[in-house]
Amino acid sequence: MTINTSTACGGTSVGAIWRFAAACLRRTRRLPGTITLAGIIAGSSAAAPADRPPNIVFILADDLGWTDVGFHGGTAPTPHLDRLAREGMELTQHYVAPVCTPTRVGFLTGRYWSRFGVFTVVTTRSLPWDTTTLPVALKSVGYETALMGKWHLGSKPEWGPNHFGFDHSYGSLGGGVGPYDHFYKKGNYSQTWHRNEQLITEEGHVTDLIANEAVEWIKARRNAPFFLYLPFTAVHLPIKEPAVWLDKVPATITGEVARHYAACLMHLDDAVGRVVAAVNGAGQRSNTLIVFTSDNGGSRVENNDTAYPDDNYPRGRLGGNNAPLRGEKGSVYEGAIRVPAIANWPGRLPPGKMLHPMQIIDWMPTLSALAGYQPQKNLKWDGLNVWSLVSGQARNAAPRTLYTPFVRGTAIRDGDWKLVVAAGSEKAELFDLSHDPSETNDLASKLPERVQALRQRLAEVAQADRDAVVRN
Ligand SMILES: [Ca+2]
Repeated sequence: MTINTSTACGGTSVGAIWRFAAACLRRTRRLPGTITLAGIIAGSSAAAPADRPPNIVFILADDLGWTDVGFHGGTAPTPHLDRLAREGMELTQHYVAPVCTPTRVGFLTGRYWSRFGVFTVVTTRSLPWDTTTLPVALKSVGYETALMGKWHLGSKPEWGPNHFGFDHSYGSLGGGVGPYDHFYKKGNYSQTWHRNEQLITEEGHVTDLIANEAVEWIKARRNAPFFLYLPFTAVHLPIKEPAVWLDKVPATITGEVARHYAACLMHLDDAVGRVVAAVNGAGQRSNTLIVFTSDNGGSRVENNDTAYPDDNYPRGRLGGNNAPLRGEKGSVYEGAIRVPAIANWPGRLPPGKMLHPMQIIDWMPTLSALAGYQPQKNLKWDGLNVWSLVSGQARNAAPRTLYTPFVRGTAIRDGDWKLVVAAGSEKAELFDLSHDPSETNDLASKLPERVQALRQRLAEVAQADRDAVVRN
């Protein structure tokens, strides 16, 4: 596995260069040593302004591990994802949060989830009402916006996506749902399936329902650019797949849960293919950026989780595969936070691999710039516009810092060095990801000065935590 480290603040137009330069320099002052003006200008020629900004389709899998996908050697065939990767830019160091809600907060705000006091999964409202979310930003420059799938930023209908910039919303207000009953965990928020915040009852498999709604919405679009956010619930538990998909699973995959897991992933892959076909059918493919990634690494917990209403789910541990990365969903090791990721835009993104690290918080500034959105106030983005790197126009950039706050521990990566600090403990582990991407060799006792420097860096970045906490 190749590990490179760098960062950049690319602009999308000449006119935008200096605005972004100024923004980047402001961040530079706050986080010294991460960005240079030369790096900003070097990346500024990327993505000439388009007459019409691109459509954006952002597809988020749920709990999909690094090696689950075919293009990383996964055993279940994922031809549609493989094609997107082969013909697009694979983002080889794409980092997210360890669990569902924090990643979604980071994606929609461009800020570390900890700024909102979010350190793990929550069912209450995650964002202040006046948050400038990505769909709010895109709507302000003429986009039509929709979310089909899992919201997980507040489980009451009145906390739903329509209150945070989405014209249309559909799916689960809470977390992952039973694929047929569409219930979230037992309790106050079990009934969660909705359309535009009206709770509804429907029949069908969750993956098909989300894809159906997305395809119909794409077909109905006319002249305005659109932003479609598709957070599927696959391959999150509880998993149960129909015979039509189980029958397609290779015979080499054995064991009941393993076969359901593979079928769930193949089903998801097919849904992605249907969405891509709908964009093609609408004549919009050459003007549409499609991003695919996962909200956290793969999981190996019990599929038949009794927290969910019973629906005779197959019993046994899930088959999330993060190898050769360490750990799984719910930690701050690489297997939890480094996930498969693709950006695909025919004619605009060359096929290739982007080797530089980036984080889910980068999409807000990156997509805002692509769409021509300029904030009217300081949105306190922690993320960077990385379009010049994603598009392959910038090859080099300065090392950057990636912060992973989480309830069970915290990680900070600075360049290729990563510090892992367990919650409630003075113990810290130090890894050199350039030589040890699997985090097998703890160097903390050998390099105490570096540990101390990273602790200091962590304290600096964490200073802005909880500056925008919801008071429900
Ligand atoms: Ca997840």
